[in-house]
Amino acid sequence: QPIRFTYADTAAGADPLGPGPATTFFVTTLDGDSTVREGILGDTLDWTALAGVVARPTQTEPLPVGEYRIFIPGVGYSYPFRVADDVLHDAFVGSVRGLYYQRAGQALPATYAGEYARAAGHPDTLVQYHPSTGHAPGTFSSPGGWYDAGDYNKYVVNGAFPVGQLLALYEDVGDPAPDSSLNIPESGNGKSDYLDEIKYELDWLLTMQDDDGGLFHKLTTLKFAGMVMPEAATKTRFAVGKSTTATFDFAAAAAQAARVYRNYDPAYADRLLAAARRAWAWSTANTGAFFVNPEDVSTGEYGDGNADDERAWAAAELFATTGEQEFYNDLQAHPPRVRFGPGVGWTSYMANLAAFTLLRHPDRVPREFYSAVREQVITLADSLVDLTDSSAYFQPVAAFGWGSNSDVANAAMLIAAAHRQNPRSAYVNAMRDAMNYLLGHNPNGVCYLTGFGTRSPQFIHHRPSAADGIDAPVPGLLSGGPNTAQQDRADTKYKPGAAPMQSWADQTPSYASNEICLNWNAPFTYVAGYLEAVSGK
Ligand code: 9MR
Repeated sequence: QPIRFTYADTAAGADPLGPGPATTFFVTTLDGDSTVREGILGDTLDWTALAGVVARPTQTEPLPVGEYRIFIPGVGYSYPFRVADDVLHDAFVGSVRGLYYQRAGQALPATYAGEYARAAGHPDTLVQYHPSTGHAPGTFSSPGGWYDAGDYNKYVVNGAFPVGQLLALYEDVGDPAPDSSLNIPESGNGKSDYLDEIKYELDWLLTMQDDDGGLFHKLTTLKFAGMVMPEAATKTRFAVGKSTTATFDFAAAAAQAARVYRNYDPAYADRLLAAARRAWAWSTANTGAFFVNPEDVSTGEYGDGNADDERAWAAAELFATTGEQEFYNDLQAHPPRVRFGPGVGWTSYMANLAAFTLLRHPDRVPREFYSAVREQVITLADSLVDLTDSSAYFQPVAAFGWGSNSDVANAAMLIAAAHRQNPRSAYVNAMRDAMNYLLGHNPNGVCYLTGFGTRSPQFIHHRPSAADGIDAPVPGLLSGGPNTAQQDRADTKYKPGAAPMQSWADQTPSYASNEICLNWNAPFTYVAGYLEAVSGK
């Protein structure tokens, strides 16, 4: 993968009394003993320079596969970096396996989980109806699914949304993790490991659909559990609320899955599509059921007072799967508004998923509408490429809120959508820049995916990682990243005066900067998988 870094990176670490900014860099072997390339530091270095093409006319060969460091006199050695054709493969597999580690209601044996083996927690076979569901007291069964994040709750909005992001990769590049590639319990069943893992979440989502077609908003304890292992978190679990956004999101993800799982298991695909239709009927008849936490519930809200983008996403998936006019008409009445940028958070990103899906179906989508959606995606992606080119760490974001690392990955997903329309190398390069930012080219000098890179988060806000007695956190989980709002500042020691991109703390209590979450891993997985698929092409 190309690497580019700013001259500021080298100057930042320079000795203030030293000889002044260095002018030369060296690529050395891992041990630093021999120089394999050298070059001149410019304002920007790019891969071409690092590979020696510019540095010396005689050094025109790409670096051989292996591990290297960069040495800059007066600054020192960089962390090691690897040259390989499939340099993102391990991170991709790691981030999908990160989802496996989030499985609720299932023991993780050492065969699949290694030293992170653990007992099952949260069977969720006797879940109470909270009064906010409109049900009389009683129980139902809602097992399985992934824990949302560092907490042990399961939220429909943030189950369906990442499922949509993950399935997008399958639709865009084909099966990125075939049978027996992930070492999960289903490996060897003759079916895609990738789809097996996502099915674990879909199966749970299906259980959250009430008889009337609406989806309970979440399955949760009344308050967040303590920092204990799953099996030790035994407080009563409730289905809470029933919402328009959760139901539209489920309709979308289930309709998309009905397409993707058609070959995997036709009966399952039929079941998903029937469930999606019932969800669509409920949410279009209940457009104002916006979720807010009831007084006695303080866990994640996933609130959103606007369901336009969820509706567009559901209509787009149902239309792409069925081709039925009703869904197209609805899209005309509520077209997706593709959005990204400061002040636009994940609650609006479902419109982007709607656009991605419509653009995958030029055969179905009438030309004029197709062009309008395409135009939106390309205009936004081009602006993100421009932002990437002009930002300090070649990152596609200008503001850093809760889960900012996922914004970086979501921007890259938008750029990928443009790339599928027009395979310009500028799009792939910008996606690689985004990935570089997440994997270490950032002012914290940290690879935000646990268990990868030279320095990665050690103290994520993640109950199993905090409670398992193992020093290293569960691997393959993406830290939320810098967050200028620091909502957790009472429990977290941020560096005083930290710049926005440094507003991140590798401390267990930092739920606002160092938690992990499904809808952060999912776009990371997409970007890693997409880059893997296009590398060398
Ligand atoms: O990702 C969510 C972020 O956008 C919100 O600002 C934040 C506060 O409501 O909640 C985040 O989601 C958390 C969820 O509510 C509970 N599980 C952990 C999620 C990630 O921190």
